Amino acid sequence: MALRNILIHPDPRLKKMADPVANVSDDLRQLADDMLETMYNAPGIGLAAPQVAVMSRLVVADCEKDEDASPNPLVLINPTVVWTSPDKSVYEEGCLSIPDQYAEVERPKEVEIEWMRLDGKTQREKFDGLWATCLQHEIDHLDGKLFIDYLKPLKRQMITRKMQKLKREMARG
Ligand code: K1U
Ligand code: ZN
Repeated sequence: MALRNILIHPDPRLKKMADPVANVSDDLRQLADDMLETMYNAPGIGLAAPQVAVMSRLVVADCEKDEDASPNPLVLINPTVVWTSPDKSVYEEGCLSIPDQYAEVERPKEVEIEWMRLDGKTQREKFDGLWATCLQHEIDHLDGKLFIDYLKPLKRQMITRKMQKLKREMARG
């Protein structure tokens, strides 16, 4: 297992559509392991492959809130939202590619998602609460969409400018 570098917005790779995964390979299993380690280390509750500069439709997540509970990692290959509830919920979202910036985003409260598992089998499951919010946020990453794209242009611009400044400071060391 290895930690991968997380891309920081703005980066053209975070705005691109990721490619479907054709088959489960050793490289893909390694990537999923590395992404889980990177997510837990950040710390975060989700991570999409484009955030670590791999343009494949792969997501990892663990939204277990109880710190005493054992980890509950999920690896989703080619996830698609097959149903959304008419009810909405609002959650203050963050993003590991937009550090220290949070904003309220409204999304469907419940979703049903279909994906391929690491054993190649197809799974379909309904999610609610933080799992539903997080998985929609992660699938957006696969389509080149960030949570700030849901905000008003002025707020999005303000956050983008902060991130440009952060990246300049990081480059200076
Ligand atoms: O995709 C990402 O950048 C990960 C992101 C996922 C997410 C958070 C909140 C709402 C929707 C999606 C994060 O994990 S940001 C960090 C975070 O939320 C967190 C960190 C430590 C403990 C609990 C939460
Ligand atoms: Zn994110």
